[in-house]
Amino acid sequence: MGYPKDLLSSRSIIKHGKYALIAPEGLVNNVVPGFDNCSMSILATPKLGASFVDYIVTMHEGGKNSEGFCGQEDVESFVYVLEGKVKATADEKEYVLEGSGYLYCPPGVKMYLENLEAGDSRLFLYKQKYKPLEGRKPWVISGHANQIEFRDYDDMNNVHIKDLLPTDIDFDMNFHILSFDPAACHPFIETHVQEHGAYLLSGEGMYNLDNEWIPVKKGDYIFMGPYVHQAAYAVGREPLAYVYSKDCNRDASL
Ligand code: UGY
Ligand code: MN
Repeated sequence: MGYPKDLLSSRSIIKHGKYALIAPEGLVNNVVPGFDNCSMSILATPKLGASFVDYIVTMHEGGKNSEGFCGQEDVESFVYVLEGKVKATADEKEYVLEGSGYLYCPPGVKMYLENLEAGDSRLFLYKQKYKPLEGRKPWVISGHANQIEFRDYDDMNNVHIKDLLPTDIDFDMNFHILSFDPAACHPFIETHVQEHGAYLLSGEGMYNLDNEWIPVKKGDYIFMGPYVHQAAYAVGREPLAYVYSKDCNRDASL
C-alpha cells in the first residue's frame, strides 16, 4: 500500500444499528483464532447492531481451519465460496466446494475448512445464534448455487431469486441470491423486521438505504438493520446480484 496518491476518502457509510455500506478498500485484516494462513475481515457484528457476524475470508495456499469453526450448541454457521476451491467438512462428511458452493452447519456441528487451490480462495462466512423451535432441528446442507434455478421474484421476469437452504420450519434463517437485470428494481421499498448481511456478487446499482440512494457495486458488503428502508435499481450492463441472509420461520419475541 504505502503513501496515498491523493486526499483520503471513502465510499463506506456506517450508521450503527441502521445500515452499513462497507466497500472493500477500507477493510483491514483481523486475526481469528483457528484460521491459519487466512486473511480475514470481520464485517457486521453486534457492535454494528447486527444479530449475526459476517466475515470475508481469503484463504491463501495451505489456508485452513482444522480446529473447526463454531459448533457451540446454540450457534449455526454458513459458508459461501466466492472464488477458488475448498474442502468443507461437517459431521465427518467432506464437501468439495468451488465458486458458488456452500455449506450450512446447524447448532452443535463444527465447520472445518481447507483451501484446495494453489492460490487464494475467497469465502463469505456467517454465524448466528440459532432460535430453537420445540421438536425441530435443522440439518447439514451443502450445494452449489449455480446448480439451483432462479425463479421470478415477485411476479417480475427481470428480477430473479433462489433459496440456498430448505424453507422447512426447522431452519430459522435462509440464504438467498437476488439478481436484477440491468434497469430492474424492487417492486417497492421494503421496511421489515429482519436484518440482512449482503455481499454483492456482480454488477452496479443504486441502493436505497434509510431512504438515501447510494451507488453500490460488486465486492461491496451491505448490512441492513431491522426496519431500514431498502430497495435497489440495477444500473450498468451486468445483473446486480447479491447473496444475503434473512431470518425466517420464527415469531418475534417480547
Ligand atoms: O428478501 C428480502 O427481504 C430482500 N428482497 N431484501 C432486499 O433485497 N433488500
Ligand atoms: Mn429485505
